[in-house]
This record gives sequence, structure tokens and C-alpha cells, in this order.
Amino acid sequence: MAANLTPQYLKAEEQYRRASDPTEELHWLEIMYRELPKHKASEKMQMDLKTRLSKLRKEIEGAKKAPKKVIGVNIPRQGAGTAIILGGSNTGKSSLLAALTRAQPEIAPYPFTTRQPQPGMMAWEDVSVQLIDTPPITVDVFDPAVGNLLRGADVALFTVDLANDDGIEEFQAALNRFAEGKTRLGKTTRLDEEDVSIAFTQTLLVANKCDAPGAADRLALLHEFCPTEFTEFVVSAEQKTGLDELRNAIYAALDVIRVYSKLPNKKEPDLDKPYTLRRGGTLADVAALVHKDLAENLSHARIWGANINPASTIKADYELSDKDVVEIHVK
Ligand SMILES: Nc1nc2c(ncn2[C@@H]2O[C@H](COP(=O)(O)OP(=O)(O)OP(=O)(O)O)[C@@H](O)[C@H]2O)c(=O)[nH]1
Ligand SMILES: [Mg+2]
Repeated sequence: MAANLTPQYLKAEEQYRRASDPTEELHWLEIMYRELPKHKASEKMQMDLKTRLSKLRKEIEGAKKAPKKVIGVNIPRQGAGTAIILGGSNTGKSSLLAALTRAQPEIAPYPFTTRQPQPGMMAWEDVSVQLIDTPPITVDVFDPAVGNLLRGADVALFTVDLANDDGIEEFQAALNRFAEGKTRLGKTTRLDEEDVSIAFTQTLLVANKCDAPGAADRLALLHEFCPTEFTEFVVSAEQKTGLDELRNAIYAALDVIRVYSKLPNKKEPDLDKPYTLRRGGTLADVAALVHKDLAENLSHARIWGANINPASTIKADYELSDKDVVEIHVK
């Protein structure tokens, strides 16, 4: 992959990864191509993007002739980021949603309880993260809506059932469903180096029901027969054990920072309402989150934060840190 990718490129790549239809994909891919530094080291990448661009254009042309297929549900993004809960049936996905948020999904001791994806908001310090519970994935069943939701998510929580002797096999079967599609599970979020149409979403392994008799033995078998590269969390959604570590890891996986804004005529910042932006985000990014007009008319800001002298003046391209307070001034 080419070095020194610009922030504009990286932003476009993130949107491309999340794109929910080919037209949107094409839009961001064109920006990626435009923003890609054109030098020797990026030649392969340039070629890959070009190939993908022409394929996508053909796909879109073809689709115009065919009737439109609507796939599943659209859950608008909310909060600092989105984590999708995946896994086989009865692994405790809905129980996990219930344990981490205020949502009240149906929970039952038999398979195929959840039929529709359902969101909930998980509190983390002063921000919240969207979690989405999904219908189960098995050898026979895989709702394409789940694949689409994964595409839009920042992180996946892949559940395995430690109370069930078939848990490992079912886990493997569910996992296999993602081995060949365009949206795959990975240790990190990235595009495939060989084929830019394939996107990996960072995945955390959630081994649930650790309270059940025999759970430790099944966990050992899981490690032996079904090792993954994912970071593992051993939890009990029912007994609420191991959930703090998981909560922290979900937030950390979003790789965002919080920034507070202060009005020029006020002494104190609005601490109730942090803006969250991807690590590496700038003053211009925060201004855009506060208001579209503010971004267009941005002059400078004064800043208070751990990494800079209090009340320093910063420009649009200044890279912010977690918990910075900015007082934005317009032209
Ligand atoms: N012992 C134990 N049981 C649990 C735990 N979490 C969930 N369960 C039980 O496992 C069963 C399935 O839980 P659900 O949360 O409905 O599982 P699910 O993955 O959403 O199931 P589907 O929607 O059918 O795919 C229920 O009987 C839960 O009470 C846990 O941590 N420990
Ligand atoms: Mg469920």
C-alpha cells in the first residue's frame, strides 16, 4: 500500500468501505483515485483503483437496466460509532445487547428468536456507541441485510456460545459465511491489499456464557480447533461479567476522540455534548460537525487542552486531541 496517504484519501476510503450501494461506492472511489499520491510506490494501487472503477461503472450501467433489488433494513448511524453483534443462533447476541444498552430485545432459550436487526445505545463515559443486534447466522441461514449492516459498522462483535457442545462448530459455520464475500472480518479495519473491492471490518471475539458449566473446557477447545486472529473477550451477558473490558474495547476500536465546543461569549464549554471525530481529525472537521456554515466561514479557534498552551490560536488544519475544548471564530 502506498505510503503518505492524505487525510482526504483516508476519509474517502472510510466512506467507500461503508458505501451501501454501487453509486455511492463509485463516488468515493473516484475521490480515492483523485487523492492517491501518484508516484512509483503507489503504481499498483493506482492500477487496482482504476480496475475497480471501470468494473463499478459497468455494474452500475447493468443495474440501470435490471429492476432494483432492495435489501433489508437501513439503521441510521448514531453516536460515536457502530458495533454490530454477530454469531450463530442462541449464542446470547440479544442478551449482550440487553446487558450493554437499555434496549429490550426478545431473549429466549431456543434458536431463531431475533428476526430483525435491532439497535441500542451503549453509554461509554460521556458518549454513546450504537450496537446492533442481528438475526443468527447458520449453515443454512444468512440474511443479506446482516452483511450490509456489517459494511456500515466500525467494529463487529462475533459471539460464540460456551454453554453448548455444538457451539464451536456453529461458530465456525457462522464465521465461514464471511470468508468469501466482499465484506469480511479481520483483526483490523482495512481494504484488501490485493483487491480493493474487499473490505475487512475489525472484529472482537465475544465468548459468551462463561458462567455455564463446562465453559472453560469449551473455551480451550475453541482455541485448539478454531483459533482466530481476533482479540478475545470472555463474558457472561447474563451474569454481567467481563462487560467493562468489552465496553472499553468497543469504544477503543472506534478510534475516535472527543472535542467540546465553547461559545465565545460563555466562560464554560458545553461539556454535555462532545463531538466525536476520528483520531487525526482537525478543527475543520469539528466545525463541520457543529454546523455546515461554520465550516465554510471558519477563521480560527482558541483551544484548551492537554497538549497545548491554554487559549492558543489554531487554524483549520490543526489536529485535535481527546478532550480538547475549542472556541470557534468565524470570518
Ligand atoms: N448461562 C448463560 N446463559 C445465557 C447467557 N447469555 C444468554 N444466555 C441464554 O441463552 C439463550 C439465548 O439468548 P439470546 O440472547 O436470545 O441469544 P441470541 O443469540 O440472541 O439468539 P437468536 O436471536 O435466536 O439467535 C437465552 O436462554 C439466554 O438466557 C449467559 O451469559 N450465560
Ligand atoms: Mg437474538
